[in-house]
Amino acid sequence: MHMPIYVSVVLYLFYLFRHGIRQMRTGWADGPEFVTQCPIRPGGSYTYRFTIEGQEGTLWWHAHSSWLRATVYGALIIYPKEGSSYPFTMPKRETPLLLGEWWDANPIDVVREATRTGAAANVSDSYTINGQPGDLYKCSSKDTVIVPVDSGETNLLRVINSALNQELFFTVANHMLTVVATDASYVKPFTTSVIMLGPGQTTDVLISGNQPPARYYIAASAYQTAQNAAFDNTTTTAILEYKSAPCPAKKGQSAKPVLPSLPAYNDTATVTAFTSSLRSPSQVLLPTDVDENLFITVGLGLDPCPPGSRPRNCQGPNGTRFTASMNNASFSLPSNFSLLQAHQLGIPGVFTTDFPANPPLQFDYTGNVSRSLWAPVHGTKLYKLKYGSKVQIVLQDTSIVTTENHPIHLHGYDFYILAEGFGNFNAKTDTSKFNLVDPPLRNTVGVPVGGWSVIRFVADNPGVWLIHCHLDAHIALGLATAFLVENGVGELQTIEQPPADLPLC
Ligand SMILES: *[C@@H]1O[C@H](CO)[C@@H](O)[C@H](O)[C@H]1NC(C)=O
Ligand SMILES: *[C@@H]1O[C@H](CO)[C@@H](O)[C@H](O)[C@H]1NC(C)=O
Ligand SMILES: *[C@@H]1O[C@H](CO)[C@@H](O)[C@H](O)[C@H]1NC(C)=O
Ligand SMILES: *[C@@H]1O[C@H](CO)[C@@H](O)[C@H](O)[C@H]1NC(C)=O
Ligand SMILES: *[C@@H]1O[C@H](CO)[C@@H](O)[C@H](O)[C@H]1NC(C)=O
Ligand SMILES: *[C@@H]1O[C@H](CO)[C@@H](O)[C@H](O)[C@H]1NC(C)=O
Ligand SMILES: *[C@@H]1O[C@H](CO)[C@@H](O)[C@H](O)[C@H]1NC(C)=O
Ligand SMILES: [Cu+2]
Repeated sequence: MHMPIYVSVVLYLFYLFRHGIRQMRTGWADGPEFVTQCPIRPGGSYTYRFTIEGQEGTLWWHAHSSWLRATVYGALIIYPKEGSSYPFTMPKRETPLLLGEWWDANPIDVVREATRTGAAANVSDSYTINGQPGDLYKCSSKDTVIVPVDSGETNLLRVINSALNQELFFTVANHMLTVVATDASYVKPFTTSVIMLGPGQTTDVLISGNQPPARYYIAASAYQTAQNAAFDNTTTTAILEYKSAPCPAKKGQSAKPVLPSLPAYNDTATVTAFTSSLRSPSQVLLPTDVDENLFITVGLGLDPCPPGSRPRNCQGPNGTRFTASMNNASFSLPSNFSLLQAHQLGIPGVFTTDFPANPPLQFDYTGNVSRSLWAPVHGTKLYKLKYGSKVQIVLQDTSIVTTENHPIHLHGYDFYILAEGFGNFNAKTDTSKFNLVDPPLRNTVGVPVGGWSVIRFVADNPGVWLIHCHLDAHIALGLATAFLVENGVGELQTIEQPPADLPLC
C-alpha cells in the first residue's frame, strides 16, 4: 500500500526539496526553484503532495533556492511498513545526526558576494551536528549535542551530510560503526571506524555500547580535495554518553570525552576503501542492454571577464571569473517559467534539449588541460530521455582549474554505482571492473578526485529531473543539467497535472 504524505509549508521564497524521494509522476513536488516550480513568494504557501514507493531509511528535506538550505533542512525518515522490520536486529535507540555548516555571516550575502566578484565563495566558520558546533570551538562548551547510549545497547545513527559545500569524515571515539544503509537503500553490513559523506548523502550505522561507560566524542571534519583552495579546517563534535557513565566531576576523572582520530583532510585512500565496501544486500536486478550510453565530464572552469568589466567583478584567478560545467555546458536557470511547466505547457524559448551525450571535445580529462578549453558555454541545455530507457552514465572529473571529488546528485531516481576509478575512464579496460552483481543503490555519488564513476538507472519517472553537484558553491557556477524524461503510454506513465496551488513566476 502506498501511503501519501502531506507536507504543508508556508515559507519565505524558497521551495523545499525532498532529497532522494522516488516520487513517481509528481515532479511538481520535487522542489528545485525554476526546475519544477517557481519559488514560493513571501507570505505564499504550497502543499507538497507525493507518495513514497518502496523506500525505507534515511533521507532529508531542504530548501533548494540559492543557499537557503544552509539553515532550512531536516531529516526525513521512512520506517518499515507496519508488520515488517529492519533487516538487522532492532536497535534500542535511533538518533538522526545532521551534519551542517555555519557562517559567521548571512550565507545569502556570502553567495551573492561570490556571484558578484567571480571569486571563490568564503568558506564556513564551523560545522555543526544537529545545529550545534560542539565544544572544540571557542565559547561553545554549552552547545554540544548529547547522544545517549547504554552498556549492551545498540543505537542506530542516521547520519546526514546537510553541509552546503563540504564533504565530511565522520567517526566516534573507540567505537566501530556497522554500516547498514546509504541514501535510503540497505547495504550488506560491514564494519569501519570512519565513514565519509558528501553533501546530499546519508549513511545509517549501528553502534554498540560495548566500551567502558564514559563519554566519547562523535566528530566530523573536512574531506577536501580541491588543490590550493581554502577550506574550513575545524572539527565539530557531539558526545556519545553512556547513561551509566560516572559523573566526571565527582570521580575526579578528566571532564573531556575521549577524542577520536580523524583522517587527514586529503585522505582519499580512506574514502576509496569506504565507498568500495558498499554493496547491495543481495544480487540486484540490474538494467542490461543499455539504450543511452552517456559520458559526462564534471568540473570547474574560468571565464574571461567581459570587456569593460570592472576589476571588482573579476576577482577569480588572474582577473577571471570562476565557472563550472558538465560536458562543457554551464547550466543557467530560467527565470520566467520552471522547466517542468515549460515542458508540460509547451512554452518555447525557456530551455533547449541539446545537452551533449559526450564531451564535445575529447582531451586528457585529468591531465594538463590546455587553457583554451577552460571556458565553457552557458545555457539551459537539457537531455531528453525516452520513457523506460536504460541509461548508463560515466561521470568523469576534469583537472580544469583543479581536480576535485564532486558529489553528483540525481533528482527523482536512485541509481546503481557499477564502478569507480582514478584517471580517465577507459571503456576497453574499465568495463571489466563493473560490479554487475550487487552494486550499491544511491541517489548521490562522490565522483573520485581526478577519477570517474559509472551509474545506471531506468528512466521510468517522467518529468524534468535535475542532476547536479551537491556542493552548492558549484551549482551556482553551473555544475548541473536536467533530464527531460518523456511520458510513456497511459496514465501511469504520464506526469500528473500540476496542483492548483503550484507557485508561478
Ligand atoms: C568574506 O571574507 C572576507 C575576508 O575575510 C571578508 O572581508 C568578507 O566580508 C567576507 N564576506 C562575507 C559576505 O561575509
Ligand atoms: C588544519 O588544522 C590543524 C590543527 O589546527 C593543523 O595542524 C593543520 O595544519 C591544518 N591543515 C590545513 C590544511 O590547514
Ligand atoms: C596531504 O597533505 C599533506 C600536507 O598538508 C601532505 O604532506 C600529504 O602528502 C598529503 N597526502 C596526500 C595523500 O595527498
Ligand atoms: C595566474 O598567473 C600566474 C602568473 O602568470 C601563473 O603562474 C598562474 O598559473 C596563473 N593562475 C591561473 C589559475 O591561471
Ligand atoms: C522566458 O525567458 C527567456 C530567457 O530569459 C526568453 O528567451 C523567453 O522568450 C521567455 N519566454 C516567455 C514566454 O516570456
Ligand atoms: C601544462 O601545459 C602548459 C602549456 O601547454 C605548459 O606551459 C605547462 O608547463 C604544463 N604544466 C605541467 C605541470 O606540465
Ligand atoms: C568549451 O566550449 C568553448 C566554446 O566553444 C570552447 O572554447 C572550449 O574549448 C570548450 N572546452 C571544452 C573542454 O570542450
Ligand atoms: Cu562540485
